[in-house]
Amino acid sequence: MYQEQAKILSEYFGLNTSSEAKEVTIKPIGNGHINTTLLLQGTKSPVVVQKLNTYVFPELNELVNNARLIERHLENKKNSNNYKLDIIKHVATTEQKYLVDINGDNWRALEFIGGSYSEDVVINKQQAKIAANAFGQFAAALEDFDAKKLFPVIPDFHHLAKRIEALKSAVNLDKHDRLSSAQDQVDFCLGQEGLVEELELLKTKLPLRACHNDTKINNMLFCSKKHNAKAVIDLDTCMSGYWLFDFGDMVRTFCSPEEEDSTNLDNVVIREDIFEAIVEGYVTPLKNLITHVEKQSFWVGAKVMCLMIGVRFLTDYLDGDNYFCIKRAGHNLDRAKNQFALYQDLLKKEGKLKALLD
Ligand code: ADP
Ligand code: GN1
Ligand code: MG
Repeated sequence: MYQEQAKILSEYFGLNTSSEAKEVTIKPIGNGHINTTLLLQGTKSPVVVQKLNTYVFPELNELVNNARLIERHLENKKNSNNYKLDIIKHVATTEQKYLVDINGDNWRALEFIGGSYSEDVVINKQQAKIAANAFGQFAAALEDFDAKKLFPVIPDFHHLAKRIEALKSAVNLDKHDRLSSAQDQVDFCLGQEGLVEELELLKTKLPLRACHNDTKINNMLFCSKKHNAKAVIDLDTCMSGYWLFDFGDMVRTFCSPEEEDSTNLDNVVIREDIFEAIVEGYVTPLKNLITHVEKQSFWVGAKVMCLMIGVRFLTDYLDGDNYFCIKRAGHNLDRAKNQFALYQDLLKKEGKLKALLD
């Protein structure tokens, strides 16, 4: 699969020296839900190539521009010893372009970070602390980056009220006759609308930051040898926002011992030791930057992200699975059920977890 595109891409990105045989291999890597991510190898260094999802990201030039602004900012930090992690850089074509059109599909290339791996489920609290610390270092490095420079590639990305409105529209349309199979989940979501007001009130007290906005565990690379943090990746949704969302998305994706689409719901719980490790790991690099209200807001961030991603999975299920890549029928509904189970366990443990934030 993609052998034809591999040849064309290797030409564009100059992956073979002209004197050598033009052998190229291409294979899928990772488990992202949005883009098609492949490793392309020729005779020169391998690169990651991605077929970008234009349903999700209609403004590709802006997407690449955002990520490259951040690359450059991090590089300056790294040169002055203020950022230690590797930086995922876009690779230019031989004609200095960053996007390539092959039969209407849009591709880009990123430097491959070798000797690394990503995780879909956090193994233990040490690993959680390492990953949270890396996201904290990333946030700290962006502290003096002007968030207004980032184009809103997905407007209102973490706007809970609008996400619930989108769910209501999908329910009203019920285009694919799926509502009856998801009525319990819809009712559950609509019973949680109180969280919208809590979030909106909090937002008025918080500084706007340049955020990653997708701090899930597989958007971070670990070193294969030392198992320390290697790089924060997937900068596609870097936009202005609030740190509570980045904290919340870590809680959502680090704390459960089950994968995000697991149907073993009895096991979908918040591991308290992992929650504690996230707080420690994330807050340490931010300790001189974070405000008191910001740290207190993290509890709401955890609730909002678990609920909101569940709402998004459920909406996509009712809409006909246009947004998230699925591997089976009902995949998005399974994901939504999983996220709501996690959200409910989070609420159950409120007392203990909030104490960990104090
Ligand atoms: P998506 O937007 O679809 O989530 P990502 O950019 O997160 O795509 O990439 C998906 C996966 O591919 C990552 O979780 C990681 O495992 C792998 N990956 C992406 N970029 C790199 C890279 N530069 N080096 C090594 N692995 C990468
Ligand atoms: C998507 O791209 P990926 O797989 O890292 C999504 C996130 C969701 C996540 C749920 C651009 O992240 O917002 O939280 O799936 N990214 C986009 O797993 O919508
Ligand atoms: Mg990703």
